[in-house]
Parts: sequence; C-alpha cells; structure tokens
Amino acid sequence: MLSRRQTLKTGASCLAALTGLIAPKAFGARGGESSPFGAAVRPDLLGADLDYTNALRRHCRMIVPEGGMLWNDLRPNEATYDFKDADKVASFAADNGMKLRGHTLVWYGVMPSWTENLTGKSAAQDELLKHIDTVVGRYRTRMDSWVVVNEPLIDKAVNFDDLRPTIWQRTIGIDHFAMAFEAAHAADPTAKLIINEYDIEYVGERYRNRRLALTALVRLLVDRKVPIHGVGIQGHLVANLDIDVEGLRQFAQDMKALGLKISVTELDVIDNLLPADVAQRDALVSQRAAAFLTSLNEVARIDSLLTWGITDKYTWVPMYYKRADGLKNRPLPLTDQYVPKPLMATIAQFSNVTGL
Ligand code: 9MR
Repeated sequence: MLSRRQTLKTGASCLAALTGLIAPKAFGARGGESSPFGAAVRPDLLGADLDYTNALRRHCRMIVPEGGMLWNDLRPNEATYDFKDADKVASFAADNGMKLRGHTLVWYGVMPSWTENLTGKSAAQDELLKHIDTVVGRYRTRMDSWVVVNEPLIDKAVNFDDLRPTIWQRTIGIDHFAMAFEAAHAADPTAKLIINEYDIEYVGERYRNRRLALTALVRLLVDRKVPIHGVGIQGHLVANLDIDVEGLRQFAQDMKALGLKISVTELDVIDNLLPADVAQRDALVSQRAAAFLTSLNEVARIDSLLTWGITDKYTWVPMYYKRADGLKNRPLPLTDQYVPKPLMATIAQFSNVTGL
C-alpha cells in the first residue's frame, strides 16, 4: 500500500502531466502514432450491448477475444471444434477494419478436462500440432498476431525451465514451445508470433527473477531459430506496487538485442488498495500506467497496446480484487458510462487511440 506521502506525491505529478504541466511529448517521444490501440472483447456482448460495441468501434484499431479462442471454448470434446465465438470476433474485426490477435494456443488455464487423458509424448504432440494447424489455419492471413505461448513460467520462477506443469510440458517437455511456434508459423506465415507473461514489471526479487527467467527462455528460443517475433507483457498492473523502471528498460533492451518487439497485451490497473476518492484513484491508475509505458517506450516503440476490456462495466478485476469498501473497481480506460478516463489520455500518448 502507498504511504500517504507517496500517494499525494504520485497523485500530484500525475495531475501535473494530465493538465499539461509536463509536456506530453516527454512520454511519447518515440511516437505512438502507428502503434494500434485496442482491447480484449467479449463475444457474448458484441452486437448484444450496443454501447459496448460502439465504444469498441470508436476507439479500437485492434482486438483480441477475451474468450472464444481458448482450448476450452474451441474444443468442448476431442472430436469437435466450435468456432462460433471465435468467428464472431474475427468477423467483427474484419467488418470494422481492425487488426486481430489470437489468444491463445499454449496455456495452462481453462483447458478442457479431456486433454488430461492424453497419454504419451506422441499422442500429445499429435493433438497439439493438429489443434494449432486447424485453428491457426482457419484464420490464415487474417491475424495480425497470435499469442502462441501464454504464461509459461511458474509464479516463483528463477530459471528458464521453471515451467508450468501443463499437459504439454509433462508429456513433451520444453520442446513443446518450439513445436508450437513452428506449427503456428507453418499454418500462417503472415502472423506475428508472441510469447506472453505477467508479473515481470515491479520492484522486488520475485519480479526480477521472473524477468530474468523469461529473458533466458526467449533467448533459448531465438538461439534455436524458432519463429518468434514478439514478447507480450500483459500489464495487469497492481496499482500499489512500484514499477521497476531500470529493470524494465533492461528487459526491453534485451528483447531488442534479440530482434523482438514488445507489445503490451492485457493492460489494466488493479485498484483495490487505492484510496476511494474517484479523481484521486483515476489519477493514480493513470500514473502507474504512465511509469510502465514510459520505461518500455524509451527503448523502442511499443508494437501494439491492448487493454483487457475497454470499460469498467465489464472487467475480470473484481473476480479476484474486489474493494473492501464495496466501491466498484476502475481499472480500464473508459468509465462504465463509456467516458474516457485519465488512463485513456496516458494510453493515447503511446498508441493510436481513435475517437477521442
Ligand atoms: O478475463 C478472463 C476471464 O474472463 C476468464 O474467465 C479467465 C479464465 O481464467 O481468464 C481471464 O483472462 C486472463 C487471460 O486469459 C490471461 N491473462 C490473465 C487474464 C486475467 O486472469
């Protein structure tokens, strides 16, 4: 939790930036003009909630399905592929001239239980490759990018091989990452292929260790000439944790040296421990995001900037981080009435937000 002194200081500097006392160019010096802004979208709301749908049309140049392209959505059972939600999101992107990202091919989360019955290396390998070939192939040439690997590291990772014990890791071993990237590249050579992680941006040993473990894992893939084009930093920022500015810069430099672009893939700011006052809270949220984005952007322009949802009305944050005072979380760039917040002004300094 921030001390009162820290709170006032950070709040004041944020307001100064927002009111123009600090030149906005100081943040966006490398230019955000061509980096698309976008958001994760919920297929069930597309077309059903018109305010939501129009807000996406207004502000986003790129989208990713929040759900719909996960294994559990696409593969209710071994024999079936269900593309209903995935196709809905893909059509919405095409109809509105937006770029599209696929999410995700290799992740420990929300796996259908039947995959646990895959026994032996070759059965698992066949299933993984078939899935990637079918799913990536379906959207061939229509994807800007795919999150091929999501959250590979265990929470307390120190080394590159401190990996989640997924079905793929248990049956195939670490080679499944290379296999997945190669299969995705073969199925759609035009899509940028990304590895994505969280909890690498704060001050503290656990975050530093995770940053170094991720760097080592990425280096291993690049050294093996695996077709990987970018690293995604999710950016579910915990508002009361300090950003490790130096550590992030170093990470961005290491990725640049490896020839990889950095995207911010799931930005939102978790505000459960921030003060209740809405103006102060929105300013602190925006300021945390500014510190994070500035560190990355100083090394190289952020390739694309996506938030995990667009409005406070629909966000995963209260599932895990409800406020004790009963007030609603405010993690996203638009209010629940679709009004742009200070966070949106910050985002616009690093990416192309339309309709402001
Ligand atoms: O926001 C997503 C929520 O709707 C899903 O139920 C949940 C499933 O575990 O995943 C949430 O999104 C996660 C994303 O897929 C990966 N990075 C972390 C996100 C928040 O947990």
